[in-house]
Amino acid sequence: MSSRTKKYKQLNNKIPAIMFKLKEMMFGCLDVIIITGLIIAKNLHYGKQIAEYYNPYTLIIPIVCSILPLVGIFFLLKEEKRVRALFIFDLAVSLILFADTAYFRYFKDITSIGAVRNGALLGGVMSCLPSLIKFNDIAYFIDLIVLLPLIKMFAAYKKRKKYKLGGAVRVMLFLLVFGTGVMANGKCIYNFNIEQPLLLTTMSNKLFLTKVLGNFNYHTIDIYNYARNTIEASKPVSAETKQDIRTYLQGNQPSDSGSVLAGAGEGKNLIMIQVEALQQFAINKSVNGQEITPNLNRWINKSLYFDNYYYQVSAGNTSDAEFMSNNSLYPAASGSAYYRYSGNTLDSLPNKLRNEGYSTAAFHGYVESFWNRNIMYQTEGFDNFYGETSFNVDDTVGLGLSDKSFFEQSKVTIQGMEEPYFSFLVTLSSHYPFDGGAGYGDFNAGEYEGSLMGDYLKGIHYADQQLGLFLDELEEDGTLEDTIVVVYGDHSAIPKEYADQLYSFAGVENPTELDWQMLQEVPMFIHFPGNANSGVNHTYSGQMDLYPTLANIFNLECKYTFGKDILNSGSQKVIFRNGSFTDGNTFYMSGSNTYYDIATEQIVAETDQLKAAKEQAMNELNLSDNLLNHDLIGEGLEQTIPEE
Ligand code: GP9
Ligand code: MN
Repeated sequence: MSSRTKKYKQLNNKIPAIMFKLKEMMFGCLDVIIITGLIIAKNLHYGKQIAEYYNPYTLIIPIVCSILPLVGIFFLLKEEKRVRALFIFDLAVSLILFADTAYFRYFKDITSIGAVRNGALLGGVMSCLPSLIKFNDIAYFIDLIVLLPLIKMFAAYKKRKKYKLGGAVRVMLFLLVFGTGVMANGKCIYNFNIEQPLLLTTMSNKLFLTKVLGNFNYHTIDIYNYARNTIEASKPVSAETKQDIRTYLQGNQPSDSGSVLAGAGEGKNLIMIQVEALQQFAINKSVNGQEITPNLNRWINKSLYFDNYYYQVSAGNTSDAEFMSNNSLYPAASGSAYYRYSGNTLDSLPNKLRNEGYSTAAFHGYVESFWNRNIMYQTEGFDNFYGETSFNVDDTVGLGLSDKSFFEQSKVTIQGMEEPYFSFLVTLSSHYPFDGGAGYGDFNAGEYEGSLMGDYLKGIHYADQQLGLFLDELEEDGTLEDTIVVVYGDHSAIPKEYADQLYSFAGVENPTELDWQMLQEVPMFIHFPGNANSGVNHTYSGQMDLYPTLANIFNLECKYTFGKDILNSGSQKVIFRNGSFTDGNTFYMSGSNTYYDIATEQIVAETDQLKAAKEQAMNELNLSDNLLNHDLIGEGLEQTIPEE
């Protein structure tokens, strides 16, 4: 027999053994393959349930990538344990997807740990659960019923045939599947983070995150953020820190004597309007012979106008502006306060007014869950939130419902509210990138036509027009006779990469970082019945100061505020989240650790006094963070604030 034939015969003899090994491996993995396939299918089914304006099949890659690392881990378990664990995993995924589906049908949002902790939200879903269940939800559970007997039969078959994955094979499969999954999923998340840099920590748009990364990744990120924030909050807060907070808050209480406009608004209605991307540089300016904001200019003239008012937002952007204006607490050091602190107890303006017998409502014509508003507005004390689904979206400009329709519809609701009321309106149409097109009307931005600045001017001109109509109507029908109106901008309009356009509009040559900072003002004005108290207040101030200022006007006691009453404190301090601050004379820019004299615009050396102010700014930010991270308002810190 030739050696060739010998080798061939030997190989031939090995074939049954190889075939057995292959079969053993295939049958050994079958439980994992089948249940993984079912879980992927269920996740896709869920994707279809929330599929508004997107194709759920784009989710296949992130779903597979996010599940693979866990599937890999299952290979480490021996046969029987693995099958049991897989079954439990399938059941858990099914329950989560089903709960998420019901929650979405009710809130148009994804469940989060914050939402689960907020019993009121779950109560809403539970109370009408039967109406939220649809027949096709059976897809989440049908396999589980069929699977049990099949698994048993299959296990008996494998035992009979002696198909079993050996230890070495299981470890190899674990390394392969787990490693591939971690790498592939990491790439999906990395790419997402490049495109939407802040979304993973701010969680501003949970729905979008789920639509791009899948349900599994969303929950993992939610759990990660929650755990990180909890760990931060669990670092014990010392008795000294608590005392420091108490001492600070007590020192920051307004003095009773000689208050300007104290109680001037007591018992009156309050309409507060936060205008998207409204900035000071557009006020009282014209282009091409046309005023950019003719209505705001007119209303400013008959109001108490603050022309040195800064936005102080951080990663939470619009929601930070809302948070500060209603709470006078600093935005979160990372992520968004509206996500991180939605489970806290807050001594917010709406809560305070509600305690005084006001009816309270928030209005915003966009997706309710955006910036976690549907949760945070309840925490802040709004009786009702009129979000996108409460409006008839009959006219759209830019991101969604037009300011025109928003104001028209909100007006009807506001006028049906029981008095006194607090209505908080957040506009939308003048949102970046200001591509409202024809919807914005025919404002001619002259030399700025075709640039981002030109588009902004069109957008803000449109917002001004709609706001003007709204205020004029409220004036004509007598609403303003017993209503105080507050209007302010939320944050920057022009991103830093387009700074040149802003400098050229503002006529700034050889810009410095101080010029940039000084251009970050937003207008704020308070209109009183009968145009009373009109005038211009030049105090350096910001969004942190609105609540204490209104608390004085409405005669409310607020004990947990870090801002100042602009009208009475005599202070010009404004602290920004990055540690920059001004005292009205000097501006400290934390990015370059530089002090500027505001009057001369020259750099000045650090003095002991400035150094102390810099440290105090950091200290105040820390105290506010501690108060929020440890939910000290909920703990009743004020009970222990010593009497003056
Ligand atoms: C949408 C709107 C936008 O609800 O408030 O938020 P922003 O992107 O400006 O932070
Ligand atoms: Mn905004």
